Amino acid sequence: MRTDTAPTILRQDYTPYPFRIPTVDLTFDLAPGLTQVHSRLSVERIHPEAAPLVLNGEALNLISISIDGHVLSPEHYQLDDHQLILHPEKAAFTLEIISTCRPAENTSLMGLYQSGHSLFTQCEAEGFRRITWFADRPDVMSRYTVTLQADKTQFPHLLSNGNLLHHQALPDGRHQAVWEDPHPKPCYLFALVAGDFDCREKTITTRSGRQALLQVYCDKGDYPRTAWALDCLERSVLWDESRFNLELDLDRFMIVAARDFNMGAMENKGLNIFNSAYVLADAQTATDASFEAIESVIGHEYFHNWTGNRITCRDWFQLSLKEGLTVFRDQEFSADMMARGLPDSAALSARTVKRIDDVTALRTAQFPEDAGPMAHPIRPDSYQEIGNFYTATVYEKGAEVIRMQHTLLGEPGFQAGMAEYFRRHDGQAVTCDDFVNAMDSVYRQQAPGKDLAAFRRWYAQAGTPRVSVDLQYDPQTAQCVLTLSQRCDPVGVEKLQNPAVAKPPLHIPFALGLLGADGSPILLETDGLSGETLVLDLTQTTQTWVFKNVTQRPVPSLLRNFSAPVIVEYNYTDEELALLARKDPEPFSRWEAGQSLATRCLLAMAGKQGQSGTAKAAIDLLAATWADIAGDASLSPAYKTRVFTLPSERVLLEKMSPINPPALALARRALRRQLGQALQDTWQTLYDDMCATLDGQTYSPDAASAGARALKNCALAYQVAATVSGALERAERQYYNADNMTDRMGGLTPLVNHAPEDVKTRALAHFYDQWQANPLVIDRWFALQATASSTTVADVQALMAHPAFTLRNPNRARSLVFQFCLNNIQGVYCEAGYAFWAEQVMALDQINPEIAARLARAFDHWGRLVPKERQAIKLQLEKIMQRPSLSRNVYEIISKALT
Ligand code: 0A1
Ligand code: ZN
Repeated sequence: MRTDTAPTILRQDYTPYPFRIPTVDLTFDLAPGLTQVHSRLSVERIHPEAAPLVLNGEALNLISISIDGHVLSPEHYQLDDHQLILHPEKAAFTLEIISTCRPAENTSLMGLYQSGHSLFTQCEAEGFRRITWFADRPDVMSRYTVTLQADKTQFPHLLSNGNLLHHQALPDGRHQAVWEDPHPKPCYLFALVAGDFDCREKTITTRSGRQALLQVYCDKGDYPRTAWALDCLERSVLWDESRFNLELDLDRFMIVAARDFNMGAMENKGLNIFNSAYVLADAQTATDASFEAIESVIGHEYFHNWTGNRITCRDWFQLSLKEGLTVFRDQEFSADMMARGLPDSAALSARTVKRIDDVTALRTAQFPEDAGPMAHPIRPDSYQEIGNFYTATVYEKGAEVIRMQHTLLGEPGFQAGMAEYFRRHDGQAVTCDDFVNAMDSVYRQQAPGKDLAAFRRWYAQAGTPRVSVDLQYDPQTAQCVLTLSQRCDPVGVEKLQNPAVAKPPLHIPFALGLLGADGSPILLETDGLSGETLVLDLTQTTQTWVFKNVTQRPVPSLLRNFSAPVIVEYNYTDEELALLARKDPEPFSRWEAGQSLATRCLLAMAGKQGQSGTAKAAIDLLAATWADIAGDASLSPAYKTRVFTLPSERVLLEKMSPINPPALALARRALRRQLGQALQDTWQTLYDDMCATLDGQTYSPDAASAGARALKNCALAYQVAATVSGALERAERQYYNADNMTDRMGGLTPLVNHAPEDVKTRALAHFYDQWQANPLVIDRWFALQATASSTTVADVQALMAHPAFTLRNPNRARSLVFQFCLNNIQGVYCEAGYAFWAEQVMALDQINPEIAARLARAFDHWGRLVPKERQAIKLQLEKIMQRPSLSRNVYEIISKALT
């Protein structure tokens, strides 16, 4: 771990690897303390010149190296902490390396590591080099045969990628399993698991009539919580067949739940390894949100089997090639699952709920990233540590860039583009350009004269573009003139390097509708196009459209369904926003209008440290609008819940300059209280109605019942926030009597935030007592306290001293430390809060640099804060920077924050 010398890797420096490694034969002698790895590689020179064979390796101990059976002495190779360099003379040879590593000491959770009593691997992005010396890059693809040997009692299950060839007992209570993966793959998709598990399985028949075994492995005792995961996996297989025409290419597909895992899950070929939080669920322990997240992550990893594994990335700069595309696919999967079996209008509303949640996630994490020191294009040009680029930009903005292509081509055109992509590149390691080329070939056929040339700039440009809208109406000519102008200000390093360079315009698909004064849709007619929604191709810096036969001054419904990841600027009046929130037939923009009105109220309240007359009028209008929406029987409970959820502080921060987080937090609390009071009857009716809807049903995580529970708990939270008489008692009753975790949390959350100390303490103690054996539920217990508005740094420190707390388990660290630093605005924005954060970054960095680097980003926006806070955070950034043994991960984040 050396820092100030960390080299910057540039995309433009890519060169192909000079060797092929067609086969990899690995034998593991597994034990947590010391594992021996025998690697046998067939190597073929591609490059005619005598390029050296450079292999990556870290935290390994070398036993021996031989070429074609001849042991090499040290003068025949160079070895340092990162590389092994050989100078082979032959054009083709067998290289054998024997080495050892120490899984039990590996707290980074990269490479081979121990979690509980089991052994797991994590190789993406650069973890394979901690297992054996290898060309650890995604464009070197090999066929793997893997032999696993271990103690039979300790590790009865020995798993790896592909098919089990044989399994046999060995002397001394040991056994061995041999796995063969028929598909060539890069080493980041290698995996092994050894442990003692329960397994839930099912054989399915794929579309072409093949039998495939689906399995979900978990710790002993967790079996009852694996039914949903297996069901999600089966639905993922069926969905990829029906919507994308992609069939499972394996006889066996395994998912294994790990308690210690850095991210959500990993798509290793045929052997997905998952954070247990995205596998285990039952009514008693998991919330509706967890059920939904599990479905999405299981879909995501499964869909990688084609988008990521069959076609992979040429280099890590192309990460969004697989991640953006696979996120888009998992979003569509979830939307289709939510809309399943519903009539058209209800299906649209259900899909919109998913769209709202995805856009909210984008605005919460990606918009701030794009405005901060780590801003980067979805295809970055440089990095120091690739682990730092598994970002909201690469994933979520990357998915938006795929979605725009879907919008431009339409579903049939997009599917034709996908088919072309597979026809051209199946089995290869390719670039983002290769993907767009396939889509472009279809687009050009569909729309002669058009191409995706300007669109490609989305891959190269950082920053969230702004589109400003000007609308002129002429009653005489019945024409409406719309002018759209785009700009994208310099962000991140651009501000220092070339702030004056204007970025070229992007191709922005801009979906638009116009409404009359009563909210009825106006038919749009322009340039041979007509419809109630038009998707305009904004490709220039400024462009104008003229709409004919508009007989009244219209209210525009802009960027429908969030057709591009941009910020729209248009001067709506409050009344226009209220009209759209009540009447826009396009449900996304309808939701958006309500959020904009709420945002106005909140910013006015936060800006003036109180409530001005204008804010008062806007709040009254907001309340009246909400009351109407509450009574609109055509809207689903899930949709209404999204309407009644105020924008989070993290979304609001981006709209404030300079940023004053505590003022925003206070404003948000005050507005919740006011809306709670103003709409008392509405909340009561909604609560009662939803209880009646759910009455007598046994728990099911389906979207409709989850929506009813969400609205019920939303109404309850407003009642408690407004201190409505009897509300706290109701929350308490709901907490103690709940038959599922969603309702239990729906009762407990308002108690922890608003109840008298004794009521709160009793409930929290009861919760801990009930669930102490279940780590995922105890994570909720920590997270709830970490985010409670009254929680201080001292409270968090006290919780860290709790016997159940450990920084070594990423889920636990996230539940307390990350939740406090990222989501407790009232608690963390103070000197003690910043000092606490810096201490935890440094402590975590000694254990797990990947996790530490994520925490290090909590104050990415520090430069835009009010001066007092800015100074205090800068001191802490400098303190971290002075630390001598900083990892490359944290170094890159902090040094960028400070420039
Ligand atoms: N490819 C995975 C993400 C992933 C990346 C790195 C990991 O370890 C540090 C783990 C998972 C996905 O997109 O799901
Ligand atoms: Zn992924």
